Amino acid sequence: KGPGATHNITDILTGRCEEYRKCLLGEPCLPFYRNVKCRAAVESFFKGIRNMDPCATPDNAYDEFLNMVPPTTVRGTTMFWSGVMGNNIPQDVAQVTPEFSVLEETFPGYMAGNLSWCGATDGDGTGLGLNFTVCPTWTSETCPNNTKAAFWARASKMLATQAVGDVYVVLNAQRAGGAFNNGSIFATIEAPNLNQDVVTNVAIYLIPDFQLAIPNEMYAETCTNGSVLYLQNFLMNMNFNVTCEENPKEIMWLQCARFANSPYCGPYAKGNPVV
Ligand code: CV1
Repeated sequence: KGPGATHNITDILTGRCEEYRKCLLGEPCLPFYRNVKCRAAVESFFKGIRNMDPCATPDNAYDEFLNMVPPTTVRGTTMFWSGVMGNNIPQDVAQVTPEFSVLEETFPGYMAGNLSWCGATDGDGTGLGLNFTVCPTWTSETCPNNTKAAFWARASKMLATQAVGDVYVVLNAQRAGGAFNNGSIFATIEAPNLNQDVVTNVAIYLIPDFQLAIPNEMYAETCTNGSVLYLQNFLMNMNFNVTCEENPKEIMWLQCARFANSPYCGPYAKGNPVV
């Protein structure tokens, strides 16, 4: 069980919608978005979930909302990630790098980012049909179709479906059980929805965890073993071009800026260039 719906969630969603639609965020911004009616968008966000069991969200609960503000990325920039949630590294790299776009930078991802929400069947007194006290967590096995997971699953599917050109996926080289996790959204929803006809390359970025920095385990997995090798074969069997890079510099610099004392930074770190 996790926190309940974020207080003032309706106002927050409306405000973020206005920011995005007016192109105040420096993200690629489409003329199409300018005409979004934020009141209507926020209303459609809640429509499929209010007064609903938070563990029985229909797959299509957010379809009307997501069709009003679909996730869109510039050709050749779409970046997926999996197993690297803790430090927001891919999100922050994408924010300072126009070459990469993550779901959290798209219209629906920006609106919903870092918010909590779920439906409530028993009147909560607010009239919103949400539970402001407690919501199911992501990982709960007894509650797979939870309100929030259903949102990210559907938004992720749309992100993958519209991706064109080179795409990227950031994976955690030290993830317990393997960098490529079979049950992840990336494995079950994003990778299978990439389009072979328009995606020119899938670049795997395998990154160590500079904060945890387990000694001698900078690469518990490499590009040539374990679940990452499996992923490469899986993608090649789907007819994708695949490349794999360990600790790419674009990400390494940011990790070292953030975790300045990490033993993975500097000349003594295995795999780093001597500088
Ligand atoms: N995505 Br708060 C998926 N899950 C998200 C996202 C998000 N943008 N934002 C949040 N979550 P894991 P994954 C929650 O590290 O492969 C999209 C999810 O409910 O294993 O499952 C992104 O486009 C999930 O339980 O990664 C990204 O490419 C957890 O955080 C991909 O799906 C992340 O789980 C990542 O999902």
